[in-house]
Amino acid sequence: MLIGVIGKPNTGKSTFFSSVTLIPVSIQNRPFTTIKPNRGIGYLRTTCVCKDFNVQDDPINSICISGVRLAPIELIDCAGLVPGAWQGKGLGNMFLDEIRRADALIHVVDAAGATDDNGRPCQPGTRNPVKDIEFLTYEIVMWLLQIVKKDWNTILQRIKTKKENLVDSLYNRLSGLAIRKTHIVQALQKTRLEPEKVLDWNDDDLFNFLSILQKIAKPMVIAANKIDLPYAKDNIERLQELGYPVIPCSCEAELILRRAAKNELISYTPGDSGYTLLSSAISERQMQALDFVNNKVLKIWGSTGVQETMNQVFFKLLRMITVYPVENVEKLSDHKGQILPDVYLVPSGSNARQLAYLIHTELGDSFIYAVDARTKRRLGEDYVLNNRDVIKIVSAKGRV
Ligand SMILES: Nc1nc2c(ncn2[C@@H]2O[C@H](COP(=O)(O)OP(=O)(O)OP(=O)(O)O)[C@@H](O)[C@H]2O)c(=O)[nH]1
Ligand SMILES: [Mg+2]
Repeated sequence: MLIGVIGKPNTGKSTFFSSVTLIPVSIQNRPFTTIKPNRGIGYLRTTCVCKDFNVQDDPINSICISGVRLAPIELIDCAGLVPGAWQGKGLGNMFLDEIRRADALIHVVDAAGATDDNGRPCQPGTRNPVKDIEFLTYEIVMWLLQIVKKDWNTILQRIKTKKENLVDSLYNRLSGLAIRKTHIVQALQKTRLEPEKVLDWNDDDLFNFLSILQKIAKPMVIAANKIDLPYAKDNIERLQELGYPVIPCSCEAELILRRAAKNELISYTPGDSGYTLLSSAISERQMQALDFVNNKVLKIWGSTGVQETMNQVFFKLLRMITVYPVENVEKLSDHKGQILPDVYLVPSGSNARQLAYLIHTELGDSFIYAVDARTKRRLGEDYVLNNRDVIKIVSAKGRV
Protein backbone atom coordinates (compact mmCIF):
# COMPACT_ATOMS: atom_id res chain seq x y z
CA MET A 1 0.00 0.00 0.00
CA LEU A 2 1.32 3.40 -0.98
CA ILE A 3 -0.15 6.75 0.03
CA GLY A 4 0.52 9.87 -2.04
CA VAL A 5 0.78 13.22 -0.23
CA ILE A 6 -0.34 15.74 -2.81
CA GLY A 7 -1.45 19.34 -3.23
CA LYS A 8 -0.45 22.68 -4.69
CA PRO A 9 2.99 24.03 -3.74
CA ASN A 10 3.73 25.38 -0.25
CA THR A 11 0.71 23.90 1.57
CA GLY A 12 2.78 21.79 4.00
CA LYS A 13 3.09 18.41 2.22
CA SER A 14 6.72 17.93 3.20
CA THR A 15 5.92 19.07 6.76
CA PHE A 16 3.18 16.42 6.87
CA PHE A 17 5.56 13.79 5.47
CA SER A 18 8.39 14.69 7.83
CA SER A 19 6.12 14.76 10.88
CA VAL A 20 4.90 11.27 10.06
CA THR A 21 8.18 9.66 8.97
CA LEU A 22 10.64 11.78 10.99
CA ILE A 23 12.76 11.94 7.83
CA PRO A 24 14.35 15.39 7.66
CA VAL A 25 13.33 16.90 4.30
CA SER A 26 13.50 20.41 2.91
CA ILE A 27 10.63 22.61 4.20
CA GLN A 28 10.46 26.25 3.11
CA ASN A 29 7.95 29.03 2.73
CA ARG A 30 8.14 29.15 -1.06
CA PRO A 31 6.73 27.10 -3.95
CA PHE A 32 8.52 24.07 -5.46
CA THR A 33 10.75 23.34 -2.50
CA THR A 34 10.25 19.64 -3.23
CA ILE A 35 11.29 18.63 -6.73
CA LYS A 36 12.33 15.01 -6.34
CA PRO A 37 9.69 13.11 -4.33
CA ASN A 38 10.49 11.89 -0.81
CA ARG A 39 9.57 8.36 0.18
CA GLY A 40 9.36 6.96 3.68
CA ILE A 41 7.49 4.95 6.25
CA GLY A 42 4.80 6.42 8.49
CA TYR A 43 2.58 4.64 11.00
CA LEU A 44 -1.08 3.96 11.65
CA ARG A 45 -2.24 4.16 15.26
CA THR A 46 -4.26 1.13 16.34
CA THR A 47 -5.24 -0.47 19.64
CA CYS A 48 -2.99 -3.46 20.15
CA VAL A 49 -4.45 -6.77 21.33
CA CYS A 50 -1.66 -7.24 23.92
CA LYS A 51 -3.80 -5.74 26.72
CA ASP A 52 -6.75 -8.05 25.89
CA PHE A 53 -4.50 -11.06 26.51
CA ASN A 54 -2.47 -9.38 29.23
CA VAL A 55 0.85 -10.20 27.56
CA GLN A 56 4.06 -8.31 26.90
CA ASP A 57 4.52 -8.38 23.11
CA ASP A 58 7.69 -8.30 20.94
CA PRO A 59 6.62 -6.59 17.71
CA ILE A 60 8.67 -7.19 14.56
CA ASN A 61 6.88 -5.46 11.69
CA SER A 62 5.41 -2.72 13.87
CA ILE A 63 5.83 -0.88 17.18
CA CYS A 64 3.82 -1.15 20.41
CA ILE A 65 3.86 1.72 22.91
CA SER A 66 1.78 1.03 26.03
CA GLY A 67 -0.90 -0.82 24.10
CA VAL A 68 -0.86 1.48 21.05
CA ARG A 69 0.27 -0.60 18.03
CA LEU A 70 1.83 1.46 15.24
CA ALA A 71 1.61 -0.29 11.85
CA PRO A 72 3.97 0.80 9.06
CA ILE A 73 2.72 2.49 5.87
CA GLU A 74 4.66 3.73 2.86
CA LEU A 75 4.23 7.39 1.94
CA ILE A 76 5.37 9.52 -0.97
CA ASP A 77 5.72 13.30 -0.61
CA CYS A 78 5.11 14.72 -4.08
CA ALA A 79 6.18 17.91 -5.79
CA GLY A 80 3.53 20.68 -5.79
CA LEU A 81 0.94 20.77 -8.53
CA VAL A 82 -0.27 23.97 -10.24
CA PRO A 83 -3.23 24.51 -12.59
CA GLY A 84 -2.34 23.24 -16.06
CA ALA A 85 0.08 20.60 -14.73
CA TRP A 86 -1.45 17.94 -16.96
CA GLN A 87 -0.30 20.06 -19.90
CA GLY A 88 3.17 20.39 -18.38
CA LYS A 89 2.84 23.63 -16.32
CA GLY A 90 5.03 23.98 -13.19
CA LEU A 91 6.70 20.65 -12.63
CA GLY A 92 3.92 19.21 -14.78
CA ASN A 93 3.47 15.53 -15.27
CA MET A 94 6.30 14.67 -12.94
CA PHE A 95 3.86 15.01 -10.05
CA LEU A 96 1.24 12.93 -11.80
CA ASP A 97 3.69 10.16 -12.57
CA GLU A 98 4.53 9.98 -8.88
CA ILE A 99 0.98 9.10 -7.93
CA ARG A 100 0.68 6.28 -10.46
CA ARG A 101 1.29 3.64 -7.81
CA ALA A 102 -0.66 5.38 -5.02
CA ASP A 103 -3.62 3.48 -3.58
CA ALA A 104 -5.00 6.56 -1.83
CA LEU A 105 -4.22 10.25 -1.62
CA ILE A 106 -3.79 12.72 1.22
CA HIS A 107 -4.52 16.14 -0.23
CA VAL A 108 -2.82 18.76 1.93
CA VAL A 109 -4.50 22.15 1.54
CA ASP A 110 -3.72 25.48 3.16
CA ALA A 111 -6.95 25.84 5.12
CA ALA A 112 -5.99 29.36 6.16
CA GLY A 113 -6.07 30.43 2.50
CA ALA A 114 -2.57 31.90 2.84
CA THR A 115 -1.04 30.59 -0.42
CA ASP A 116 -2.05 31.53 -3.96
CA ASP A 117 -2.64 29.15 -6.91
CA ASN A 118 1.06 28.93 -7.59
CA GLY A 119 2.04 28.42 -3.95
CA ARG A 120 3.21 31.96 -3.23
CA PRO A 121 2.53 33.08 0.36
CA CYS A 122 -0.25 35.66 0.86
CA GLN A 123 -2.31 36.99 3.78
CA PRO A 124 -4.46 34.36 5.58
CA GLY A 125 -8.05 34.52 4.38
CA THR A 126 -7.10 35.69 0.88
CA ARG A 127 -7.69 32.39 -0.96
CA ASN A 128 -10.52 29.89 -0.92
CA PRO A 129 -9.12 26.35 -0.42
CA VAL A 130 -12.26 24.83 -2.00
CA LYS A 131 -10.78 25.98 -5.31
CA ASP A 132 -7.67 23.88 -4.59
CA ILE A 133 -9.76 20.72 -4.37
CA GLU A 134 -11.59 21.53 -7.59
CA PHE A 135 -8.47 22.26 -9.60
CA LEU A 136 -6.48 19.33 -8.29
CA THR A 137 -9.16 16.75 -9.04
CA TYR A 138 -9.55 18.33 -12.48
CA GLU A 139 -5.80 17.93 -13.09
CA ILE A 140 -5.87 14.25 -12.13
CA VAL A 141 -8.87 13.51 -14.33
CA MET A 142 -7.33 15.38 -17.29
CA TRP A 143 -4.16 13.36 -16.81
CA LEU A 144 -6.20 10.12 -16.89
CA LEU A 145 -8.10 11.38 -19.92
CA GLN A 146 -4.86 12.07 -21.72
CA ILE A 147 -3.67 8.51 -21.05
CA VAL A 148 -6.94 6.88 -22.16
CA LYS A 149 -7.42 9.15 -25.18
CA LYS A 150 -4.03 8.19 -26.56
CA ASP A 151 -5.39 4.67 -27.08
CA TRP A 152 -9.09 5.44 -27.38
CA ASN A 153 -9.40 4.63 -31.08
CA THR A 154 -7.59 1.33 -30.60
CA ILE A 155 -9.83 0.54 -27.62
CA LEU A 156 -12.96 1.23 -29.66
CA GLN A 157 -11.64 -0.81 -32.57
CA ARG A 158 -10.96 -3.82 -30.33
CA ILE A 159 -14.42 -3.54 -28.81
CA LYS A 160 -16.03 -3.22 -32.25
CA THR A 161 -14.27 -6.32 -33.51
CA LYS A 162 -15.09 -8.09 -30.20
CA LYS A 163 -11.41 -8.75 -29.48
CA GLU A 164 -11.81 -7.21 -26.02
CA ASN A 165 -14.62 -5.98 -23.79
CA LEU A 166 -14.64 -2.45 -22.33
CA VAL A 167 -13.55 -3.47 -18.83
CA ASP A 168 -10.56 -5.51 -20.01
CA SER A 169 -9.62 -2.92 -22.54
CA LEU A 170 -9.58 -0.09 -19.97
CA TYR A 171 -7.87 -2.33 -17.44
CA ASN A 172 -5.05 -3.09 -19.88
CA ARG A 173 -4.39 0.64 -20.24
CA LEU A 174 -4.84 1.61 -16.60
CA SER A 175 -3.46 -1.27 -14.53
CA GLY A 176 -0.06 0.47 -14.29
CA LEU A 177 -1.81 3.26 -12.34
CA ALA A 178 -2.87 0.97 -9.45
CA ILE A 179 -6.38 0.88 -10.94
CA ARG A 180 -8.03 -2.52 -10.51
CA LYS A 181 -10.71 -4.23 -12.57
CA THR A 182 -13.17 -3.92 -9.69
CA HIS A 183 -12.60 -0.14 -9.70
CA ILE A 184 -13.50 0.00 -13.41
CA VAL A 185 -16.58 -2.18 -12.95
CA GLN A 186 -17.77 -0.05 -10.01
CA ALA A 187 -17.17 3.18 -11.93
CA LEU A 188 -19.12 1.86 -14.94
CA GLN A 189 -22.00 0.91 -12.65
CA LYS A 190 -22.02 4.39 -11.13
CA THR A 191 -22.06 6.29 -14.43
CA ARG A 192 -25.41 6.73 -16.05
CA LEU A 193 -23.75 5.69 -19.31
CA GLU A 194 -24.48 2.36 -20.88
CA PRO A 195 -21.18 0.53 -21.38
CA GLU A 196 -22.72 -1.27 -24.40
CA LYS A 197 -23.01 2.11 -26.09
CA VAL A 198 -19.36 3.02 -25.54
CA LEU A 199 -18.96 3.53 -29.29
CA ASP A 200 -21.26 6.56 -28.93
CA TRP A 201 -19.48 8.11 -25.91
CA ASN A 202 -18.31 11.67 -26.49
CA ASP A 203 -15.45 13.49 -24.72
CA ASP A 204 -17.73 14.68 -21.90
CA ASP A 205 -18.93 11.12 -21.29
CA LEU A 206 -15.38 9.87 -21.05
CA PHE A 207 -14.43 12.77 -18.74
CA ASN A 208 -17.40 12.01 -16.46
CA PHE A 209 -16.58 8.32 -16.35
CA LEU A 210 -12.93 9.05 -15.47
CA SER A 211 -14.01 11.53 -12.75
CA ILE A 212 -15.94 8.73 -11.07
CA LEU A 213 -13.13 6.22 -11.63
CA GLN A 214 -10.62 8.61 -10.08
CA LYS A 215 -12.75 8.96 -6.93
CA ILE A 216 -12.99 5.16 -6.60
CA ALA A 217 -9.44 4.17 -7.56
CA LYS A 218 -7.57 7.05 -5.91
CA PRO A 219 -9.74 7.86 -2.88
CA MET A 220 -8.76 11.08 -1.15
CA VAL A 221 -8.86 12.66 2.30
CA ILE A 222 -8.30 16.36 2.81
CA ALA A 223 -5.70 17.34 5.39
CA ALA A 224 -6.90 20.88 6.10
CA ASN A 225 -3.53 22.23 7.23
CA LYS A 226 -2.38 25.38 9.05
CA ILE A 227 -5.28 25.37 11.55
CA ASP A 228 -3.08 27.44 13.82
CA LEU A 229 -3.63 30.41 11.50
CA PRO A 230 -6.69 32.70 11.29
CA TYR A 231 -9.54 31.91 8.85
CA ALA A 232 -8.88 28.16 8.94
CA LYS A 233 -12.06 27.40 10.88
CA ASP A 234 -14.41 29.08 8.37
CA ASN A 235 -12.62 27.51 5.43
CA ILE A 236 -12.85 24.05 6.98
CA GLU A 237 -16.63 24.42 7.12
CA ARG A 238 -16.60 25.19 3.40
CA LEU A 239 -14.35 22.20 2.68
CA GLN A 240 -16.67 19.89 4.60
CA GLU A 241 -19.41 20.50 2.05
CA LEU A 242 -17.46 18.78 -0.74
CA GLY A 243 -18.12 15.20 0.33
CA TYR A 244 -14.53 14.18 1.15
CA PRO A 245 -13.36 13.36 4.67
CA VAL A 246 -11.77 16.59 5.99
CA ILE A 247 -9.35 16.50 8.90
CA PRO A 248 -8.22 19.77 10.49
CA CYS A 249 -4.39 19.61 10.82
CA SER A 250 -1.37 21.46 11.96
CA CYS A 251 1.56 19.60 10.45
CA GLU A 252 3.96 22.11 11.92
CA ALA A 253 2.64 21.37 15.43
CA GLU A 254 2.97 17.61 14.84
CA LEU A 255 6.56 18.06 13.63
CA ILE A 256 7.42 20.06 16.78
CA LEU A 257 5.88 17.36 19.02
CA ARG A 258 7.46 14.42 17.19
CA ARG A 259 10.91 15.98 17.23
CA ALA A 260 10.63 16.92 20.92
CA ALA A 261 9.54 13.34 21.70
CA LYS A 262 12.45 11.92 19.69
CA ASN A 263 14.83 14.09 21.72
CA GLU A 264 13.16 12.80 24.91
CA LEU A 265 12.06 16.28 25.96
CA ILE A 266 8.42 15.21 26.08
CA SER A 267 6.41 12.02 26.11
CA TYR A 268 4.02 12.04 23.12
CA THR A 269 2.51 9.24 21.03
CA PRO A 270 1.23 10.39 17.63
CA GLY A 271 -2.48 11.09 17.90
CA ASP A 272 -2.42 12.01 21.60
CA SER A 273 -4.37 15.07 22.68
CA GLY A 274 -1.50 16.31 24.83
CA TYR A 275 2.08 15.65 25.94
CA THR A 276 4.05 15.43 29.19
CA LEU A 277 7.28 17.30 29.80
CA LEU A 278 10.09 14.85 30.59
CA SER A 279 13.09 17.08 30.88
CA SER A 280 13.81 20.37 32.56
CA ALA A 281 16.75 20.85 30.18
CA ILE A 282 14.53 22.53 27.64
CA SER A 283 15.55 25.73 25.88
CA GLU A 284 13.39 28.84 25.82
CA ARG A 285 12.87 28.40 22.08
CA GLN A 286 11.68 24.84 22.51
CA MET A 287 9.35 25.93 25.29
CA GLN A 288 7.90 28.66 23.07
CA ALA A 289 7.33 26.12 20.29
CA LEU A 290 5.52 23.79 22.70
CA ASP A 291 3.41 26.68 24.03
CA PHE A 292 2.44 27.50 20.44
CA VAL A 293 1.33 23.89 19.92
CA ASN A 294 -0.67 23.93 23.12
CA ASN A 295 -2.37 27.28 22.70
CA LYS A 296 -2.97 27.39 18.95
CA VAL A 297 -3.65 23.71 18.26
CA LEU A 298 -4.20 21.23 21.09
CA LYS A 299 -6.43 23.41 23.30
CA ILE A 300 -8.58 24.44 20.34
CA TRP A 301 -8.65 21.37 18.10
CA GLY A 302 -7.87 18.50 20.51
CA SER A 303 -4.98 17.07 18.46
CA THR A 304 -2.74 18.03 15.53
CA GLY A 305 -4.90 15.90 13.19
CA VAL A 306 -1.92 14.35 11.40
CA GLN A 307 -2.28 10.87 12.89
CA GLU A 308 -6.03 10.99 12.41
CA THR A 309 -5.48 11.74 8.73
CA MET A 310 -3.32 8.62 8.34
CA ASN A 311 -5.88 6.52 10.19
CA GLN A 312 -8.85 7.82 8.19
CA VAL A 313 -7.14 6.81 4.96
CA PHE A 314 -6.91 3.19 6.04
CA PHE A 315 -9.89 2.66 8.26
CA LYS A 316 -12.47 4.92 6.55
CA LEU A 317 -11.37 5.27 2.91
CA LEU A 318 -9.75 1.91 2.24
CA ARG A 319 -11.83 0.09 4.90
CA MET A 320 -8.95 -1.96 6.26
CA ILE A 321 -8.86 -3.94 9.50
CA THR A 322 -5.96 -5.22 11.60
CA VAL A 323 -5.21 -8.91 12.08
CA TYR A 324 -2.42 -10.58 14.12
CA PRO A 325 -1.13 -13.89 12.68
CA VAL A 326 0.54 -16.20 15.21
CA GLU A 327 1.81 -19.78 15.14
CA ASN A 328 1.20 -20.76 18.71
CA VAL A 329 -2.29 -19.88 19.98
CA GLU A 330 -1.39 -20.58 23.61
CA LYS A 331 1.71 -18.40 23.69
CA LEU A 332 0.48 -16.04 20.91
CA SER A 333 3.94 -16.33 19.39
CA ASP A 334 5.72 -17.11 16.12
CA HIS A 335 8.05 -20.11 15.80
CA LYS A 336 10.87 -18.17 17.46
CA GLY A 337 8.71 -17.45 20.49
CA GLN A 338 8.17 -13.75 19.72
CA ILE A 339 4.82 -12.67 21.04
CA LEU A 340 2.31 -10.99 18.69
CA PRO A 341 5.14 -10.26 16.24
CA ASP A 342 3.19 -8.81 13.33
CA VAL A 343 0.07 -6.85 12.61
CA TYR A 344 -1.38 -7.12 9.09
CA LEU A 345 -3.68 -4.62 7.42
CA VAL A 346 -6.29 -6.42 5.34
CA PRO A 347 -9.34 -5.17 3.45
CA SER A 348 -12.51 -5.54 5.50
CA GLY A 349 -14.40 -8.63 4.26
CA SER A 350 -11.21 -10.67 3.66
CA ASN A 351 -11.33 -14.32 4.66
CA ALA A 352 -8.86 -16.61 6.41
CA ARG A 353 -7.42 -18.00 3.19
CA GLN A 354 -6.87 -14.52 1.77
CA LEU A 355 -4.91 -13.68 4.92
CA ALA A 356 -2.81 -16.81 4.35
CA TYR A 357 -2.06 -15.60 0.82
CA LEU A 358 -1.06 -12.19 2.12
CA ILE A 359 1.45 -13.79 4.46
CA HIS A 360 2.87 -16.15 1.83
CA THR A 361 1.62 -17.61 -1.46
CA GLU A 362 2.63 -21.09 -0.34
CA LEU A 363 0.65 -20.71 2.87
CA GLY A 364 -2.43 -19.76 0.85
CA ASP A 365 -1.96 -22.68 -1.55
CA SER A 366 -1.54 -25.24 1.21
CA PHE A 367 -4.13 -23.76 3.63
CA ILE A 368 -6.04 -26.39 5.65
CA TYR A 369 -7.77 -24.39 8.38
CA ALA A 370 -7.26 -21.47 10.76
CA VAL A 371 -7.64 -21.16 14.52
CA ASP A 372 -9.02 -18.20 16.47
CA ALA A 373 -6.60 -17.57 19.35
CA ARG A 374 -9.31 -16.07 21.57
CA THR A 375 -11.81 -18.94 21.35
CA LYS A 376 -9.42 -21.70 20.12
CA ARG A 377 -12.11 -22.52 17.58
CA ARG A 378 -11.26 -23.96 14.17
CA LEU A 379 -12.12 -21.68 11.26
CA GLY A 380 -12.62 -22.63 7.63
CA GLU A 381 -11.12 -20.83 4.65
CA ASP A 382 -14.28 -18.72 4.18
CA TYR A 383 -14.22 -17.33 7.70
CA VAL A 384 -14.52 -13.55 7.36
CA LEU A 385 -11.90 -11.87 9.50
CA ASN A 386 -12.82 -9.39 12.22
CA ASN A 387 -10.82 -6.38 13.27
CA ARG A 388 -8.16 -7.35 15.87
CA ASP A 389 -8.47 -11.08 15.23
CA VAL A 390 -5.50 -13.17 16.37
CA ILE A 391 -5.25 -16.07 13.95
CA LYS A 392 -3.16 -19.19 13.44
CA ILE A 393 -3.04 -20.61 9.93
CA VAL A 394 -2.56 -24.36 9.65
CA SER A 395 -1.24 -25.50 6.30
CA ALA A 396 -0.12 -28.73 4.64
CA LYS A 397 3.43 -27.31 4.66
CA GLY A 398 3.53 -27.25 8.47
CA ARG A 399 4.20 -23.97 10.10
CA VAL A 400 3.36 -20.36 9.09
N1 LIG B 1 1.36 28.07 10.15
C1 LIG B 1 1.66 26.86 9.67
N2 LIG B 1 2.59 26.75 8.70
C2 LIG B 1 2.87 25.51 8.24
C3 LIG B 1 2.20 24.34 8.72
N3 LIG B 1 2.69 23.26 8.05
C4 LIG B 1 3.62 23.74 7.20
N4 LIG B 1 3.74 25.09 7.30
C5 LIG B 1 4.67 25.99 6.59
O1 LIG B 1 4.30 26.01 5.20
C6 LIG B 1 5.47 26.24 4.41
C7 LIG B 1 5.56 25.19 3.32
O2 LIG B 1 5.81 23.92 3.91
P1 LIG B 1 6.32 22.66 3.05
O3 LIG B 1 6.12 21.47 3.91
O4 LIG B 1 7.69 22.93 2.50
O5 LIG B 1 5.26 22.72 1.88
P2 LIG B 1 5.12 21.78 0.58
O6 LIG B 1 3.68 21.62 0.32
O7 LIG B 1 5.95 20.57 0.72
O8 LIG B 1 5.75 22.75 -0.53
P3 LIG B 1 6.39 22.36 -1.99
O9 LIG B 1 7.40 21.28 -1.78
O10 LIG B 1 7.00 23.64 -2.40
O11 LIG B 1 5.24 21.97 -2.84
C8 LIG B 1 6.66 26.22 5.39
O12 LIG B 1 7.00 27.55 5.73
C9 LIG B 1 6.09 25.48 6.59
O13 LIG B 1 6.74 25.80 7.80
C10 LIG B 1 1.23 24.50 9.75
O14 LIG B 1 0.63 23.55 10.26
N5 LIG B 1 1.00 25.79 10.17
MG1 LIG C 1 7.55 19.87 -0.31
